[in-house]
Amino acid sequence: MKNALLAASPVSFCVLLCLSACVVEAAPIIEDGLVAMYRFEDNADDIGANEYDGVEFNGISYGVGVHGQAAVFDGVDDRIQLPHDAMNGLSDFTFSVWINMEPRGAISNPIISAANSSVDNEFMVYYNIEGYGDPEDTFGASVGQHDLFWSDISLAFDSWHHLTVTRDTTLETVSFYIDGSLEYEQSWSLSDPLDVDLSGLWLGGDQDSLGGGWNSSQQFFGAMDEIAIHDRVLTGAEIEYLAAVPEPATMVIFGCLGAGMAAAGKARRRKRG
Ligand SMILES: [Ca+2]
Ligand SMILES: [Ca+2]
Ligand SMILES: [Ca+2]
Ligand SMILES: [Ca+2]
Repeated sequence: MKNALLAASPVSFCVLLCLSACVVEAAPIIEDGLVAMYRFEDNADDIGANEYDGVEFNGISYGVGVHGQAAVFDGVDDRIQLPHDAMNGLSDFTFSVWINMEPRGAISNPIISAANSSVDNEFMVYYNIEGYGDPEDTFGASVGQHDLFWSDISLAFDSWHHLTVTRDTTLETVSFYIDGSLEYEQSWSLSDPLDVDLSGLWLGGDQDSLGGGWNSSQQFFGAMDEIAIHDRVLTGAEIEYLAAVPEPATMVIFGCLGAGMAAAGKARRRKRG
């Protein structure tokens, strides 16, 4: 007697193949040193053990992301508040995010803004469009109100890019990665742990005072996905892993469906014949 697998029809065999292929599409995660991770699968929950869930403000929505869904910001007032512990007290750290910017004039796209009662840019990551204070696009970070940035850059709108900022307090550097590659490294000796107050950690808008001081030209316009915060400096290989472009899941699914339908057609023809 044939075993169960061999006895299965070509259709069910292909369904099995399809399911196994689709399961491979899991988004990358690095658990070592993970403080918080936001996948934005229709919510702003932290999928990590700390449960530093975000809270949406002013109409955040969710759309197609790099891996599953992404958080969509309207460029007007949409913001997500994070528990300050997601960054407070960090010395070495890595902040990484996928962004997809909508076309707009010379504006700033603030990604994350961390403040305390005396310093509004205690930590900030932003991508400024050309003409906003600089003739070129600028990918930057503020650490302890000190601005570090890189402007030999131009990212296309309506396309996904992976951005990473690391601070290494031993080497006294802040490093900028785009799409998994180290693009720029700047010396910065401030090694104090980040001091982020209770209401001082936000995605999508720049604070000019603790939990406020919003400005309409400093509101992220577009989508963010798969934000990860680590309490250590990830290696280049780890950042490359996080930034890997996923296989197009739809092609896998439709490829399987196509193969399944062809197999079903063959099976029917055999039965008739
Ligand atoms: Ca996602
Ligand atoms: Ca809004
Ligand atoms: Ca501002
Ligand atoms: Ca500010």
